[in-house]
Amino acid sequence: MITVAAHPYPYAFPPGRTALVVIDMQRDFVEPGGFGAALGNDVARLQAIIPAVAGLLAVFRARNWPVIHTREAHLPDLSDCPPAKIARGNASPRIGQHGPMGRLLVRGEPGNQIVPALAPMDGERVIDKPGKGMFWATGLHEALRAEGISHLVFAGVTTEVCVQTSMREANDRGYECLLITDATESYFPQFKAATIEMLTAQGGIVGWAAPLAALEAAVA
Ligand code: C5J
Repeated sequence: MITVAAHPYPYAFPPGRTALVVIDMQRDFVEPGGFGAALGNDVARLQAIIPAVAGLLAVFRARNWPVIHTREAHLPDLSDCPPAKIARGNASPRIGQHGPMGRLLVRGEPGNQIVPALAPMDGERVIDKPGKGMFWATGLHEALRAEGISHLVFAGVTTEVCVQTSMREANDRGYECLLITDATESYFPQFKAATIEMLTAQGGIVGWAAPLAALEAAVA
């Protein structure tokens, strides 16, 4: 086991049974002209974590530990997108409509790709998820169970939406979860802080949190 200095207490993980999950570092959320910007958000906050996520990927890639990337992505006919989800945002551009990077949150469109600095490498799993959580309608839990994965390290955006939902789904399925605090971000700093507090409260009710430096020190 490798032990990371984490909050609310040290997080121990078994190499070989631990995967990194990078949530939705796609152009739709991180670059101007995407879905996040269309909703009125400043994407600069999200762009700022790219070096930390790259550092985290480097830790896993150097050791050949499994890496999973997710994208929030819908089929071109939107048959996997509930009407209620399309309607959200009121008058804002909606899922499936055209933006500067193609149709918003639609598979295969330029805006739906992971940002180039964090592009998936050969052999890394890329999950297109129609929901906020990574287990809904993806088959991922069954695949991870078959591979013996028991621990998940989380990064990506946004902390309080897709990262938190995925970490809660994972916790309910029995995974031991660590969130890397400087490799996740929200358009709203207060939401990020509150999410980390909620996830780790009550003795780590959903999981643990630690900065990248703590993980790097643990694996060194
Ligand atoms: C959102 C996400 N915020 N990836 N998606 O709609 O957090």
